[in-house]
Amino acid sequence: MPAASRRRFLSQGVALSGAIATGRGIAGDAKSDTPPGEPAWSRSLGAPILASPYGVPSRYEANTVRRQSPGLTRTPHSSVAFTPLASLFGIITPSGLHFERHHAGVPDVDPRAHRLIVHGLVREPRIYTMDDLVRFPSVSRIHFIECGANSGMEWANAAVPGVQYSHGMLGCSEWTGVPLAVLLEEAGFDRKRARYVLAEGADGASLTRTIPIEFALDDVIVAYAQNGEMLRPEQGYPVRLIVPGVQGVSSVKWLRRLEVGDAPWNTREESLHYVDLMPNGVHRQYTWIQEAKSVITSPSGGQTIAARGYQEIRGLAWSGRGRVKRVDVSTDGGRNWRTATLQEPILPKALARFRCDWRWQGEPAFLQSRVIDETGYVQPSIAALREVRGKRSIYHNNAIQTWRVAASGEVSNVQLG
Ligand SMILES: Nc1nc2c(c(=O)[nH]1)N[C@H]1C(S)=C(S)[C@@H](COP(=O)(O)O)O[C@H]1N2
Ligand SMILES: [Mo]
Repeated sequence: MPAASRRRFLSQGVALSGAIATGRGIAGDAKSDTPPGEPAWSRSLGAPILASPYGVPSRYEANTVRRQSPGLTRTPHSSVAFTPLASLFGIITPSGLHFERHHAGVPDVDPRAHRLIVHGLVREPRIYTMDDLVRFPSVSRIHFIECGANSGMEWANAAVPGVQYSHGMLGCSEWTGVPLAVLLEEAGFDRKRARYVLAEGADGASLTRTIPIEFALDDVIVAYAQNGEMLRPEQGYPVRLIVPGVQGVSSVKWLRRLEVGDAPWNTREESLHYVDLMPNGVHRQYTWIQEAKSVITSPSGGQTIAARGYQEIRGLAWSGRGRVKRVDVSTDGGRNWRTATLQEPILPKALARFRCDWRWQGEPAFLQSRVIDETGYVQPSIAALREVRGKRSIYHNNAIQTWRVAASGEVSNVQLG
């Protein structure tokens, strides 16, 4: 849209929100034309420094929290708490809001007592302390983690009210640690025979996952820090694996063991769980990559559009195969598409933020976003995905999400066709 008409387009919205501010202003004085009076916080001293030595959000943001989906799991130890995607901005998930998924709760690991063993097809098995790991050459990179079961409740029908539950097993952080390749070199892994690495956690679940050696030598990080500080306990303190682009379960937390081998281990978490039941009744095993996916986070299910006029459409897009190339947005259920604006930087295997101008005039609408990644892969509709995958899967649902906007402004989760 040309600059001049874009200004006109926006000015209407600005005038409108101005009107709202006067009507519900802090002075609550709609009769007067004078600016609102000075509130109490402008006439007194505020809290002293160190009122909270580790900063916490404003008390007015108390609704922006992780939540569990009622009735989803039987215990709070083998469970999941979802990221509040609708309340977040940009591409970094604040550490305290990063979704959590544990098989046996959050262990209280003492970093002084924790050890990481590297063994198997290596010349010299090693045992590392945290001090050893932090001393090694390090990298910091921004990557998403998405649980393979994200959107898993939506295979048969639109099941959950909003984006926190439909897409909230998703987070994106700056991770710092040692490249796994450095540790494998250090132990002298057998280049001829090494084909896989097994990663094992120190939690009560002893969670284990097989990782192909190509991934291990490429961009996998043995990470001890997240968003500038040591990992949070929920995210695997003091050390976890980050396997970029691969389903979350492979990013083993509280990492205690790495074994180099020549065949997949076929452990419980890769034969009983994290398999995809296909329409022909056969289970697909070892689905590594999280295919390209996107979702509109605002307006999204459970929200109500307060007023007609300008309403920016915002969302997130990502691909386990690399960078996001383009995101298209539709407001009529996929009949017409417009190209969204992508916020720089666009990083490989990281969340990307997209935006699109929209003016809502009170008409019922069906909002959708569709991502295309740098490999040319196009995010499928739920109907197209079901053609291939059927309705009985739990994992790897990357279908286009539809939000219905009613004439009242209420937004809800629906599936079309
Ligand atoms: N040791 C261990 N690692 C684990 C898990 C676990 O229960 N134990 N859960 C896995 C699953 S299923 C996911 S989706 C991610 C979630 O990472 P997060 O809790 O940091 O969001 O961790 C993975 N790593
Ligand atoms: Mo997961």
